Amino acid sequence: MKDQIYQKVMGEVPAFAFDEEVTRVFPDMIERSVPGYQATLSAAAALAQRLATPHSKIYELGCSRGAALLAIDRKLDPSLQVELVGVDCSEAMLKACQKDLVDSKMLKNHLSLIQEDIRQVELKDASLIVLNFTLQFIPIQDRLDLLCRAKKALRPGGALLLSEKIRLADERIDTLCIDLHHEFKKSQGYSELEIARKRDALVGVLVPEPIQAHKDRLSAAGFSASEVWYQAFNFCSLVALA
Ligand code: GEK
Repeated sequence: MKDQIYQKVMGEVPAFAFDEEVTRVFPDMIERSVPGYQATLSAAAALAQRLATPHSKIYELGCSRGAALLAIDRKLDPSLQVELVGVDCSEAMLKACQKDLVDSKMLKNHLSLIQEDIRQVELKDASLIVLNFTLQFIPIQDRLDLLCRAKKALRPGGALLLSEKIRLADERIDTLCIDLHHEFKKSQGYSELEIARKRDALVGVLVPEPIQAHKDRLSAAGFSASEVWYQAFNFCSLVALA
């Protein structure tokens, strides 16, 4: 379904929420809003193929409708008996994920879906943890604790894939990249008004940070190394090693 949510908002724009309306249009919304989204899904799948160890778990924290889980499932060798675990606090998202993935019997591997806040959910015995554009919605003061728990949950040799909207360190380049991102959205069919309304809706809900803040936090959480492997304007993706 096409995302037309911000075509019809009148008056003050309400804060963005992962409710039923957003869930319905979510695949179209993220595809047309996040440059490089498909590249992050492919990277999640490639990392899973490379790092999965027998009987380990692969988590997607903030799994939405399960696009990353599906990409991983397609590449993963079922004989490894890895458990895919999708966690999301949005009831609407998790129901849609269940419908899209489980009921349609598309999966080769075992999948568990958990409706819980990722700040509380138990994490253990993981070969890969994916945070694909989700940490940005967690209050800044809670981000380190989540990454510490992710690090503790990873088996030796495991990794975290962290994709985020970012704030660029140089203010002028930040402004430039925000403009270029808006051009990207226009090229995807969003009007200037829709772009402006979505931006207003995300203020205080999606809080971007500079890449260095992410790298420092990953290091503070105990990850032995982290590098940006992808960047498009003010969106980037890092891989961090346990
Ligand atoms: C993808 N990874 O398609 N606990 C659990 N879930 C949360 C929390 C929280 N505290 N906060 C937000 N979420 C997906 C896309 S979308 C990114 C991820 C975006 C969930 C929220 O319900 C939503 O489903 C997801 O994180 C973020 O690769 O919309 O830009």
